[in-house]
Amino acid sequence: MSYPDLELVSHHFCPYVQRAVVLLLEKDIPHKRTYIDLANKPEWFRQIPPLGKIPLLKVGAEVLFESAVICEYLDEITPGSLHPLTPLEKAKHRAWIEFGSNILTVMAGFFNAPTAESFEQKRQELIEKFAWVERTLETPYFADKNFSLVDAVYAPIFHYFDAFDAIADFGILEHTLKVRVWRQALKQRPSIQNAFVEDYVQQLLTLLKQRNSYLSILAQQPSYIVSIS
Ligand SMILES: N[C@@H](CCC(=O)N[C@@H](CS)C(=O)NCC(=O)O)C(=O)O
Repeated sequence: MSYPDLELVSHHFCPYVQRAVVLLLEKDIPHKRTYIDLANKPEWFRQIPPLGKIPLLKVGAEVLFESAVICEYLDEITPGSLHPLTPLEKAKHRAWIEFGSNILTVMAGFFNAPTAESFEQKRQELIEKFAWVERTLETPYFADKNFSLVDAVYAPIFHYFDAFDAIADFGILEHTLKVRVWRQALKQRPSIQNAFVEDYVQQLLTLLKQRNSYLSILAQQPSYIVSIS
């Protein structure tokens, strides 16, 4: 199989980048990864993406932006699609990928919430979001036994939950049994295990503690820290 030269412009803690990394590993696609500092973006990067965001996929002399587009492209240039075949099912999967991005936005609101009230509001929003996922999900993967692009999108979300769980049980997935089964199934998948740096949860926890948010305050209280699996 011959591929164009692929370079993913990345960051270790970007859940949008991680979707693309899961895809690259899942489909065993030769590529290069370049990590940038988002707080100090290199000059060459400033010239490229219209939205100024990562991931970026350089394909030879061309550049793709937007993680969902990058994932579909990677899927399409390799054998064996991770998207359903029929237009309706494919469209539904795309919608749930978009929903995954929406969850990431609420999740950022959760870990950045400045007060107990706003934190609780975001916690409730996350509970509602996952109740929607629970109604659609099949298990062990999103679409039963077939690993799909939707699975690659939710894996980084659950890695964030590993860091939240290390602070306290916030009960977000308490009533979503299928989501919990899904989360465990994703954890076992080699492409997902290999998409994250080894001490990812510990490093993420350190970053969360530095955010000056309500969650940071909770994380700094030693009684909240439970063991990290
Ligand atoms: N919709 C974009 C979202 C990507 C995104 O938000 N990336 C963040 C990092 S996780 C970013 O590059 N932010 C720009 C910045 O921090 O300046 C996608 O799916 O690719």
